[in-house]
Amino acid sequence: MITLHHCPQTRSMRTLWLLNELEVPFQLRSYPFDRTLRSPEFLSLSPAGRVPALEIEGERMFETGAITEYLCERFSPDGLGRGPGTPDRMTWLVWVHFAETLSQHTAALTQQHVALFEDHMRSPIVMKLEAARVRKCFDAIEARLSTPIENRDHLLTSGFSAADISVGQAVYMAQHFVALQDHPALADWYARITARAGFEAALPRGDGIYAQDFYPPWPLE
Ligand SMILES: N[C@@H](CCC(=O)N[C@@H](CS)C(=O)NCC(=O)O)C(=O)O
Repeated sequence: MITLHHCPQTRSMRTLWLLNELEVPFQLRSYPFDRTLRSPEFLSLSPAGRVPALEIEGERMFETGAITEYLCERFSPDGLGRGPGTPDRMTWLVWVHFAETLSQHTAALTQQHVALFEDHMRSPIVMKLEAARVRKCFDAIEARLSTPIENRDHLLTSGFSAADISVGQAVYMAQHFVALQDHPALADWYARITARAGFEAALPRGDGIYAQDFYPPWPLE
């Protein structure tokens, strides 16, 4: 049995969405987003105390990109995955891993807006810089989705894949800090992919880390 170790509204939601789409049996173990991730038991699953962590086939895996590649290889090489030698393989790898480029900026913004609860700890400059870097990532996704190739309404010309899940979930986290309105192709694609039942089933049930839908930028002094 596959076990996903998960904190709602974090990168592990990406693995949860993927598992839902793969329709493989799995069990979910949810944790609060706190020092529980530093317990010896959790560190034995994920040595830096991060989610997602996955138990599969008697092994323990961490790193979302590696987990995505492995699950697709095992359960959907030509469906949600794109195997070696297939036309979209290179592009699939690029976008599956681009999700992390976006998520690292969202993690910094989450730290600033959510985790640092005392105002004097926060840095409006860091918030501004990280939001600008999120916008740059949105520009990259917008450019990809706006390239006029007939019949491409997903990141890959060959249709919906784990690349959409990976980047889509990264956008789900990022849009708590940067609105999608200036990126119309991205916003259309995001609305389309998040209408899927697999995404809906990965949403938190009132227990996420974001208390607000949107965290407005702080004004610089
Ligand atoms: N590159 C790693 C990053 C994992 C990561 O940092 N996850 C965050 C949640 S989005 C986490 O577990 N943070 C807990 C912490 O930093 O203590 C991956 O993609 O799995």
